[in-house]
Amino acid sequence: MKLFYNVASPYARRVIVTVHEKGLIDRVEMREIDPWSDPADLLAATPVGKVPALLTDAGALITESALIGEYLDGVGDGPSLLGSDAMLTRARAALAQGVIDAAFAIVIEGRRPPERQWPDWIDRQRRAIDRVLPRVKVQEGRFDLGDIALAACLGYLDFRLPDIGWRAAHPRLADWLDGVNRRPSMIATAPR
Ligand SMILES: N[C@@H](CCC(=O)N[C@@H](CS)C(=O)NCC(=O)O)C(=O)O
Repeated sequence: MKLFYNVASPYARRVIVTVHEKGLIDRVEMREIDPWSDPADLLAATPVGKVPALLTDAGALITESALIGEYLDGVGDGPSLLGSDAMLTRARAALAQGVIDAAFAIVIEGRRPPERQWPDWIDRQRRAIDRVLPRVKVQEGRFDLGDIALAACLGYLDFRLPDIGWRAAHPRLADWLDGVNRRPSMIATAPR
């Protein structure tokens, strides 16, 4: 398998944490790229031009972090990371992905020249983050695909938007993240 990724991408982190958790690190060729510079091999592999993107051993292309995570869960070692209620796990992951999408949109908006930024858009994304985080539930003693998405999400807030103060507003979530941040899979994938 070949995985196109970027170390700062929260979407890619969801996938790479799963690679580690499923004991697949020796089976995945890791190709670090900057998707914004349109590298030729990324565009040859995926017409979408985004990371993460996975090429399976059979040559199939899988895009979208959630789908790639489920694929890796299926081919890797150990019990399924979808748990006993797969739809509930997917729903938890989707909620976390909603926050990732909003945070990512804020970051991208902030990279525009100041006169082309749209403060209402940034505020809208911020309101979504503020609505979702109180609804997020953490679970102790397990680390499934929903938890992995949440860990990537909160790690991204720490990395790119520490000023929004999510830790002070949600101390239980902060404690949970500090706990899972000690997992080897999280340490190996810390954004930089
Ligand atoms: N929904 C996608 C989002 C992937 C995504 O937006 N990746 C960003 C990097 S964080 C990217 O490659 N952006 C390049 C672009 O938009 O051209 C997923 O979950 O995998």
